Amino acid sequence: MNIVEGVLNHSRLALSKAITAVENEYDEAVSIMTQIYPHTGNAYVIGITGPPGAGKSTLTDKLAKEYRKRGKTVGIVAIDPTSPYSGGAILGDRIRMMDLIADEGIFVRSMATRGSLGGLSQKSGDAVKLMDAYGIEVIIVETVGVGQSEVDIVKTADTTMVVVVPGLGDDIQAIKAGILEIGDLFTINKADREGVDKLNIEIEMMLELNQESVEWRPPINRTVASKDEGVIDVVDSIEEHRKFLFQTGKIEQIRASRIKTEITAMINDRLARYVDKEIISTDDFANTVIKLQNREIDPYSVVDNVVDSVLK
Ligand SMILES: Nc1nc2c(ncn2[C@@H]2O[C@H](COP(=O)(O)OP(=O)(O)OP(=O)(O)O)[C@@H](O)[C@H]2O)c(=O)[nH]1
Ligand SMILES: [Mg+2]
Repeated sequence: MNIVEGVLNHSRLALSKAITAVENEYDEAVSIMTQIYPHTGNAYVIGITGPPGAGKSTLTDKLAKEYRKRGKTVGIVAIDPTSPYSGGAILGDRIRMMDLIADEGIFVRSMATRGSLGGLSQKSGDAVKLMDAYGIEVIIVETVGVGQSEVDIVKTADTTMVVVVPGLGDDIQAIKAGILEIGDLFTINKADREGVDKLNIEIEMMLELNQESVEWRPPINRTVASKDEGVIDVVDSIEEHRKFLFQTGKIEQIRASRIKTEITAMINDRLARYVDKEIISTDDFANTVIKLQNREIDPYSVVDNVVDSVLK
């Protein structure tokens, strides 16, 4: 049985191998994804982001277990931030994996950023598709909201949840601009700490200012993920958002725009690689750079020439 047949026939080993192939850009990755694609589009994708250490992994665990109780199979794609922010994240993920691994209905996969964030959103998107084709019903993508690429990853989800915690000082301001706007729902985790009401008010005020969508008002839930408190309400809110998306037909818009974003990124990536290999890295171009340095030619003419030659 080859890898594709394996994935489609619910072999965990095949799924694992397929994700590894994608992650490491093995030669067979493109062929795997091409054959897998027609079998995707059935999973519901939940994106979870928030500041480092907010409890995203702990919460993801608990959400996964709650979905299992509700009879759903669950996949987790955790983007391991190898950034200086990460702290003990990787160890945490390992421990979690051991805890969840006994359940055949859960598939957990960590993906390391290894500094190459550019390709990461495509790789995590492919991992999601592989889990989807394998037959997993609910897929949670967890990533720390520290950079644009990480934010882009969760933005492609059907439902995006932003996890915040009280006590970060000037709470809302401390959370990276850009991640608050993408929340379909908010979870105040570590609600066992002080400052929960204040943070709740701040989020509400921000939502007031941001009132473009009157149809869906993002709910704000409170959890103590480490004690499994409030998790049922979060899953209920996610399910409500899902119903809203399907009833209004917005799910089709979201998924169409996801496809557009993905394909744009893939085209850009392919073009960038081509331009780098065939033009920028050539000896000929080194001469062009010298001419540019000597002001013998101008950058606009160079760009015109390069683009013309690529398009010909
Ligand atoms: N007091 C308290 N601690 C919590 C809660 N939820 C998680 N923690 C703890 O917070 C720490 C960080 O939790 P993680 O789940 O690893 O947080 P994360 O957001 O995934 O962290 P990164 O992936 O590194 O950004 C751990 O020590 C958890 O046990 C909570 O509700 N209350
Ligand atoms: Mg984490």
